[in-house]
Amino acid sequence: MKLLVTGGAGFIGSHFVKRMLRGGDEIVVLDKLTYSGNRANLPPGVELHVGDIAEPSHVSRAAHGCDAIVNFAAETHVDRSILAAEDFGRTEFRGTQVLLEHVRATGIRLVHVSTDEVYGDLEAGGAATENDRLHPSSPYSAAKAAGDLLVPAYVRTFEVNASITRGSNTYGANQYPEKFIPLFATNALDREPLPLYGDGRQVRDWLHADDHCAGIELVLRKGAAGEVYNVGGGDEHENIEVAERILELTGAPRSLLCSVPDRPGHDRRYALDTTKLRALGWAPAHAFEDGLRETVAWYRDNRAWWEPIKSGEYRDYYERQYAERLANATPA
Ligand code: NAD
Ligand code: TDX
Repeated sequence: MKLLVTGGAGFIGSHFVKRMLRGGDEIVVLDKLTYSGNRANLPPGVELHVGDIAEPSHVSRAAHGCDAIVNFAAETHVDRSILAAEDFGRTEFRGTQVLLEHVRATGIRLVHVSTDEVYGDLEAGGAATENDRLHPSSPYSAAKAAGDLLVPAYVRTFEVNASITRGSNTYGANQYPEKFIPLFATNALDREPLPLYGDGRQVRDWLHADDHCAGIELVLRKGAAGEVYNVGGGDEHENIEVAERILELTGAPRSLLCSVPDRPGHDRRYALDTTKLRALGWAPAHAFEDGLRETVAWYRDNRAWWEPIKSGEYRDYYERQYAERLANATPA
């Protein structure tokens, strides 16, 4: 197959590009190279079009001759969506619509990569199924849900060949260090404070990037048009437990762990029912304990990847997001 991977220079998209190249597929990447897009995430020689999924001409140029599109392109950080949400609406909604218009015109397949956050938070014990109603809590997840809603509408109205995946919290190498695991790992390696939001008892369902990409590939090859497939690791942990494990793995002192004022609208728990994807033959291969150890080791051994990131635009964001919170920190 010749595939267009949008957002392929980001964290999960670049894992997907490497996976599909290993499998012998031909890859073209369309990526706007926002703050989280990074050429260094891509293997040398990959055809990269720097452009915007919300611009029809950028999409049609990059997608020329492709058999399918896998859409990873998005603004992806909840905290940034709370600081400023405009770009989220444009990329998540308008961008998804432009991709759908392209597949409508050309008849090629689309897999749209979405998130468990569109279901909102869940009580202890429950797990979201693909038929659950969408109940997003943040500007990020609401924008993702808006993009998701376009997909079945285009399938029903125009009979496009499109499916959706909804993944749980993903971790691994090359994740931008604003997200919880790479932020805490790199701060612990630098002996900087680890800012736990609120009581740190929020639960996330952790999924290794390789397992997430395996699920997306399966949906690309075997998923049905108009269907949604959950991709969840089934490895639920409280944030405080993950933070303590990162301290152990980095040999950093517990005194670095602090409680800071909570994220507004913070979802308490996510969990996914993955019966539907498992019926297609998928199962996660990475246990969280092993994957976390390997991921922390990757950040320890790859300072050359994240140190330049942390000295640039990141510092302004970090200041806006954490300066006041850290001034009000208490021991966790
Ligand atoms: P990321 O921020 O690392 O990557 C996003 C990529 O999209 C970047 O390379 C960025 O430059 C690019 N991009 C942003 N706007 C664009 C635009 N308008 N046009 C073209 N490119 C654009 O994020 P990620 O964690 O790799 O997430 C990838 C996808 O997976 C997203 O759709 C996200 O919602 C979804 N997802 C992420 C997780 C997670 O835990 N990280 C979990 C479930 C689903
Ligand atoms: O400094 C922090 N302190 C903290 O306690 C950060 C950055 C996070 N957290 C908490 C908030 C969450 O409960 O850690 C948990 C994980 O936070 P994030 O990494 O921001 O992820 P989350 O909000 O759960 O969303 C993620 O999973 C679904 C991704 O960022 C999304 O792109 C994806 O759709």
